[in-house]
Amino acid sequence: MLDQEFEANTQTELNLNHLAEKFGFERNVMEQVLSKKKLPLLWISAQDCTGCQESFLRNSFPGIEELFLNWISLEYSELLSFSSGYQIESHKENIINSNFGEYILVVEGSIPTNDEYLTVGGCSVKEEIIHAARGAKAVFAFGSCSSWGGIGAAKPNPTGAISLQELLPDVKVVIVPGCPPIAEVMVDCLLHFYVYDVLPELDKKGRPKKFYECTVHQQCHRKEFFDKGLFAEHYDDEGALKGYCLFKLGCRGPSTFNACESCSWNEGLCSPIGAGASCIGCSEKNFWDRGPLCFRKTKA
Ligand code: FSX
Ligand code: SF4
Ligand code: F3S
Repeated sequence: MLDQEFEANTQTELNLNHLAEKFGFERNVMEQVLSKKKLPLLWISAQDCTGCQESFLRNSFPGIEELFLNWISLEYSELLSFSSGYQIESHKENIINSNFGEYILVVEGSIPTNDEYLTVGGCSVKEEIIHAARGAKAVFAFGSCSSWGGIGAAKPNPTGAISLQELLPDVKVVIVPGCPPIAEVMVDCLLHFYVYDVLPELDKKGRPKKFYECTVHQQCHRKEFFDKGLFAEHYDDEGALKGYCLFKLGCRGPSTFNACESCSWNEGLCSPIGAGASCIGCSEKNFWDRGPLCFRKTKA
């Protein structure tokens, strides 16, 4: 009996040390994390392509199943919830009422000011978001659409699309722009809030500072070619094959703040620039309306 107890305690010790090391926490922080109640999450989709949630699902460290089984309780998502229709809408309402002030709200997609463009369960998405935000402990805009208006707000903006911060001027909205945003950045924001009960450090625009303080260019693996003046002139020329800098092909890395080159995508496998495409500045405001994508109008 004593042996069994000793073994169980040793196992707990090992697990705790292992987890603390794995997630880079102090041991006592890990202890607190493990004893915490899961944080309810409502994820509302407005005018989006669902790329943000698709990206989110591909987080590798921790895996999304680990996140949802241990720390974050996904209570509402049009894409991922098992139920739908009346059932899921009433469940959302129950969560809002029974966890008022205790849940987090994530919004992806821009919000049409013209109500008829998007309704959910008979209510405009605008009202749905305002209602859910009232009892939220923290509010996150995942993706360029909810962060800035994104493609939905591109000229001529037929739906009158606005960003989440424009819809909720009195709420501190954490924005995680990118079309789509990087999974690790979204998960880091949620976990940071779960573990420490405060928002991560933000820059002036409301972005988590540690992921948006550098441009794509500053961390680009092709930067040595930029510095040496070695550029690809076409996407299929000798320079492109050698991995030269894509600046002359319109790369917007120098004016784009995002962590694509440091975090990388798909479990660190690659990035747009790594795959041979120039950065189109998808995490910047109005990127869609800022001239041509993937080529440069004026000769560089
Ligand atoms: Fe927008 Fe997200 Fe781009 Fe798509 O939902 S940021 S269009 S990747 O999906 O909102
Ligand atoms: Fe900068 Fe783009 Fe060239 Fe990379 S490919 S070094 S981001 S201009
Ligand atoms: Fe977007 Fe540029 Fe990264 S296009 S995904 S910010 S490399």
